[in-house]
Amino acid sequence: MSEIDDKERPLDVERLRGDFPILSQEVNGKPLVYLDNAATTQKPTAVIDSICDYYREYNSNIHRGVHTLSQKATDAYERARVRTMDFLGAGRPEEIIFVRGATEGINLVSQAYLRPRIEPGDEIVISTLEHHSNIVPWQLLREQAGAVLKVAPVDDNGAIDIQAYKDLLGERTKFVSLVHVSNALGTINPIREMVAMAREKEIPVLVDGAQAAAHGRVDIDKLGCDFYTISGHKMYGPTGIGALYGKAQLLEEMPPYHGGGEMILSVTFDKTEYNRLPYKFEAGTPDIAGAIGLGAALEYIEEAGIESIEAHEKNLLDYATAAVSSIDGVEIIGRAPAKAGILSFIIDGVHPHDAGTILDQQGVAVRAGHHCAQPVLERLGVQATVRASFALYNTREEIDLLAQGITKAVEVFA
Ligand code: 7TS
Repeated sequence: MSEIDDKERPLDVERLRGDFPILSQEVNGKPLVYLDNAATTQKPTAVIDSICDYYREYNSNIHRGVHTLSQKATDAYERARVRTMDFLGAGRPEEIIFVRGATEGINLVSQAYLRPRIEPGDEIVISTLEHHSNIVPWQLLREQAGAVLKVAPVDDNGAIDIQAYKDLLGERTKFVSLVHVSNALGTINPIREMVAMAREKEIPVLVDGAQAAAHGRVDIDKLGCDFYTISGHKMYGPTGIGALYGKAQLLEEMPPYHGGGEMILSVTFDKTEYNRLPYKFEAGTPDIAGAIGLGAALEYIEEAGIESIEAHEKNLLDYATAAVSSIDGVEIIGRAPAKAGILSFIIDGVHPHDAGTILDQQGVAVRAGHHCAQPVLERLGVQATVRASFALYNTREEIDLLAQGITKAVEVFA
């Protein structure tokens, strides 16, 4: 299959692969083919070095010390915030809150923004495509405050039913929380349109960008959402760090999420005065190294070129879709017209976990299971899939190896 024209690849993938030391290893005696990028991406040397440099050269706590190292660490941490702001197209650094990841971003909004505002019977709109981390926090709110969860449906291809979504936005809708790109199917939601529909009715919107921000340009200013959340580890950055963008006015109105050091201006036993944004939401010593690593990752993506990455991954998706669907007994799950570089599939007579194990024996790393998105798989009539997900360093040759591995799985279970 490698003879398909590959000349228009805009990224210098071979050079970029050299930036990821982990990729040049063998797994089970075969060259590693890493196709589990929706779970977490690999980290380039620039990111690893930025973390090592911090610990080796200027490890210090931030915002507290008058000493030189502390100031250096504070500057690096705050530079990462500005870089995140620029990367997401946000307007003000104080609108970027460092969190542990998309999960924490969503929980922060559900508890600090919505919980104080929600009355029994008020509605929260999500979609069938959501990852569990954009379902369970709202279910907690249902238990805590009597909120009602409304779910926008998808069609048989896994594309959102936009009219049904629009019809759900009503008098009692207090909040909308939507995934930008589905981690289980790769569906790209028409998010600008969906945000606009809610904003027209003055309903605040959170967008879960965990699977979007490293794969295409996010422009929060144009998107017009109230909150947007990302995970650093899905963007070539470290685990344990992510960011929540929130409109300053809303963040100002919100009570703190966690109490502790750093989020206060003054404390007496009678009264505590909270710190200004964004520190009000960053209680305790944050993941300083993580934030610095995230900043380095975003710089890396910008240097590679997010539009080039998007084009490359689209090219890989098209190639993989053709290659995988041509194998007898394989069915692609999720065929929305707009998709990011995620390919979910099932193999007739082969359990996804068995397929994943056989692929692993061939050195091919994929994820098998429900991908923490059980409702959408159930909607499409499956319990689990095999999922291959692409990143900037993947190649068509790797997809050929994926296809060979699948053929092998089919043969083993024939
Ligand atoms: N939202 C989406 C769309 C996701 O794909 C994930 C993680 C999250 C939220 C949660 O991100 P976290 O960094 O806070 O865990 N998705 C996956 C996945 O598809 N495989 O492993 C994790």
